[in-house]
Amino acid sequence: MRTDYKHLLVERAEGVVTITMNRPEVLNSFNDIMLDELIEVAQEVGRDEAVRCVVLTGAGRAFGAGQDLSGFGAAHANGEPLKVSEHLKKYHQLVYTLREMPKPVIAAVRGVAAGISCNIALACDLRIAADNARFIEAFARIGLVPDGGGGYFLPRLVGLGKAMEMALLAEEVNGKEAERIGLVNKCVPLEDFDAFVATLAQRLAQGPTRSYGYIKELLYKSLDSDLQSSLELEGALQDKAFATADHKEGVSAFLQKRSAKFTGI
Ligand code: LHQ
Repeated sequence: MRTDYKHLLVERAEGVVTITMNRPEVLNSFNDIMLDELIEVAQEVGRDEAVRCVVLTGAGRAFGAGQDLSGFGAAHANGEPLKVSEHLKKYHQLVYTLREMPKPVIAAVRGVAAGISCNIALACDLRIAADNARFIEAFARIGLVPDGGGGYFLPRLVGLGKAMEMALLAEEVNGKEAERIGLVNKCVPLEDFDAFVATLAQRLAQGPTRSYGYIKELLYKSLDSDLQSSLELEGALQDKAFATADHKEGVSAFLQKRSAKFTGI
């Protein structure tokens, strides 16, 4: 895996890949290069079976501040035709990649997560917030709609009423409140944040990776399917899970009253 990215730091340790968005001087807002690099590395870690958990985070005091807006003022002033929906297709590629990779992805949010950066965090499987986290669906502040999957993820995570409030008022939601409303899984004190995320990532990396991939597929597909389809999918996925070495190991470990040693196969 290449590590010479311009705007990402990529570290690999014991089955965990940590991807750090690294433009701290602009709060890790997305430019084209960082977006392309993130898509590339996400696709790569998704394919790499030795990678069993992925952490996405931001350098410095932010997770991310959304699209880099610095070029937008000039573009609007010059009347340059910006085909935003074309540009968004790249973000959509990233969203699909995060959701579909058959291993857990943790968004580790320290500081602000605004605009499309906030919604990329929502596309991840788990979200851990530091107690200085600030989630902002900033779009209405600049006359836009939530993008990057925000219109899909937000009501599914926090319910329609709260999602509408966050999108219309575009106010900050802090880490504790984010935990209370279900926007994040856990809010932890900043001083404990790195250790907490590392422990969680290691735990997931030592888990039954195939089963985690099937769990993602089952739960995500359930959001858009009826009971019958979900039960059919459950059967098909359980057939696959049942055939894994990790399932056999899990049962053996239970019967022998010892901890399971999962290999991810
Ligand atoms: C930034 C940015 C930024 C450039 C902070 N860009 N420099 C839209 C259109 C098309 C396609 C794709 O998708 C999208 C979706 C979007 O994401 S739209 C939403 C874009 N994001 C925003 O509207 C948020 C803009 N930023 C802010 O409102 C604030 O910076 C927040 C609330 C995030 C943080 O506030 P503070 O903690 O007070 O930090 P700051 O404002 O002082 O920012 C620090 C620096 O970062 C500052 O630069 P400077 O040179 O003054 O130190 C900012 O200009 C820069 N920065 N966000 N998105």
